[in-house]
Amino acid sequence: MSGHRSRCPEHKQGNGVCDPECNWENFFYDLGDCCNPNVTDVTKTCFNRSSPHKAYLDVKELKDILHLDGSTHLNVFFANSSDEDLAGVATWPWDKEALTHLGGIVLNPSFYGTFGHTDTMVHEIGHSLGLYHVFRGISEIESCNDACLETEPSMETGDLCADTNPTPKYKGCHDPELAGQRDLRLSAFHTHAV
Ligand SMILES: [Ca+2]
Ligand SMILES: [Zn+2]
Repeated sequence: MSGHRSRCPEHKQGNGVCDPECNWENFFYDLGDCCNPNVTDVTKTCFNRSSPHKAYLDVKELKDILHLDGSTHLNVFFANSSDEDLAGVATWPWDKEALTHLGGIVLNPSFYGTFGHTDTMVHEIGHSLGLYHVFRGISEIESCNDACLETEPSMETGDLCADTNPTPKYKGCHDPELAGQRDLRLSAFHTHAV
């Protein structure tokens, strides 16, 4: 990406042609070329968030426009994401917008139902109900000295579920490999992942 960013010659900026190599914030989005509907398909090229022709909505804008009732429904939005690695996001039940039109789940359709991502919706519903990742002990806690790090199954540390094993050293979509724990697979695997 930095390679692209350094390769925009000045004479291409604002020359009436949308040049992808110039379509970055540090080149002022090609001085408007890529947001000019007369020279380009702005629905594909206009990434300047200050332009009225911008090619995307942020999540809040999307939810504001649709204005779906979040007090009686858990809404699931499908939206292509500029973050290509993002499979889904959810609001927590304790978020102030959770029961408004700004709550709910957003899923990236390029992952939905694909191999390795067939449980993403279930996963995000888990978050929206207040379930943490089973590996919360590593990715969402400050350090291994954190008093909230789960070292034995507990209702008070880690993911706050005593029926999922602590995974203090393993950020994977599995319970740790312990004998006789197959029956925990559902509780663990389906309550975390993205
Ligand atoms: Ca240009
Ligand atoms: Zn998750």
